Amino acid sequence: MTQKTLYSKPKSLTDKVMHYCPGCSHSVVHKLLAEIIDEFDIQKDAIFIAPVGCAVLLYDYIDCDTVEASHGRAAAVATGIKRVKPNKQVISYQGDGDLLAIGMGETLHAANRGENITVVFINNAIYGMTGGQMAPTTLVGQKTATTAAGRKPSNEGYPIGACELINTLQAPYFIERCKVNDSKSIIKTKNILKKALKYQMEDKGYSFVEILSNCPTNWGLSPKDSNKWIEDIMQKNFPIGNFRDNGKEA
Ligand SMILES: Cc1ncc(C[n+]2csc(CCOP(=O)(O)OP(=O)(O)O)c2C)c(N)n1
Ligand code: SF4
Ligand SMILES: [Mg+2]
Repeated sequence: MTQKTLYSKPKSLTDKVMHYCPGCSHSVVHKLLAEIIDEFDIQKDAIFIAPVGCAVLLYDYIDCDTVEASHGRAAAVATGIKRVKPNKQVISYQGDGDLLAIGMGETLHAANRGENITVVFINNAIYGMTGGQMAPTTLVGQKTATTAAGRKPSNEGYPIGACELINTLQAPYFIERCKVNDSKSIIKTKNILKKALKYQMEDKGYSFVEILSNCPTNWGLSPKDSNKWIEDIMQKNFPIGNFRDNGKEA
């Protein structure tokens, strides 16, 4: 009798061993995206925009056309590609340093124009790739390489809520914050990402999916404790849920 495997690798995920630290959310989200690409059968029609950040090598892991954007410019690059190739599904994948710090302008203006793209925002409350500096989403009191005594609003300002900010704009079609710190949440996040991509395929316009993610290495926590930190601390500051779904039936 052959043994049934519980999990089969998505066709769109390459065999390359990921360089991510053990337990890092980036690998989970990559896998979800690859599954969705397979399920929609759009491997040849999806174009990813890879960020500068820990996910800079995204194109090594997801076997789809990918363009590497310079730091923060992914939403502008995605805009150009989608406008030239409107029949392709354009997915911009970005971290919090990329999307909310250096790329804040590009992020807000693409959202404000209602570009028909899907933005996947990995909020891990830190600059992972460069060694754990403060990000716009670093929590008040959170210690980082650049806030050794913890983030102080009087010096560094308050954490920025990306969904809340984008929700002030008129054009976006879909905005949701979710998390990937346990299996139930991972399944939920997959459905949210799938919905966002489906809206792009239906030409509905701009979708933004923020995913509360971990960075065990720079948080100085084990993968297990980092997932608990998302549950106990991070989501209190960044409440998960849908902010806007213009496709929702009344
Ligand atoms: C123009 C420019 N400025 C700064 C950097 C250095 N840099 C590379 S990645 C990064 C931040 C990455 O953090 P984030 O976007 O949150 O991604 P993460 O690694 O946490 O997934 C910075 C500041 C750069 N590569 N280019
Ligand atoms: S540094 Fe952080 S975000 Fe980067 S791969 Fe490691 S755990 Fe993930
Ligand atoms: Mg980050």
